[in-house]
Amino acid sequence: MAAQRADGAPQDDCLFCKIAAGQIPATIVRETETTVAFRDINPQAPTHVLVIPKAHYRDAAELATAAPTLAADVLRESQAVADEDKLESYRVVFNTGSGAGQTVWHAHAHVLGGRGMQWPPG
Ligand code: DGP
Repeated sequence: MAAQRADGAPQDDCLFCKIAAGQIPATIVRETETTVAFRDINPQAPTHVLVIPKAHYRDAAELATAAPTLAADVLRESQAVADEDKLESYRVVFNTGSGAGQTVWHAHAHVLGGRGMQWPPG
């Protein structure tokens, strides 16, 4: 059977779909028609904001394939978060797959800044 094409429909068991719908509280810093940006519950830097599409895609790869315009919205909003926090340097991370540290299966960009950073990341 062919794999079902991701259509962005909200998932009942998805934490970030619930945050996007306002069913679970979060410290929201920006919202557009298609995206929400909110502070990470376990911040790894002075600025640590998650930017999500309101529609559900399981990771950045699926988002980019199924909804490239929406993927661009997420990137644009990541820049807007950095601008709001007046970050000259910042990092945008999409953990994709459990081996890379992804724990929430709804595409999200981590926007991190406000401290010095090392390369390569751990
Ligand atoms: P990742 O490991 O890349 O899937 O990132 C998931 C992030 O989501 C992680 O940094 C912690 C954050 N997170 C998990 N649960 C919640 C929550 O209920 N509220 C908020 N604001 N962030 C959460």
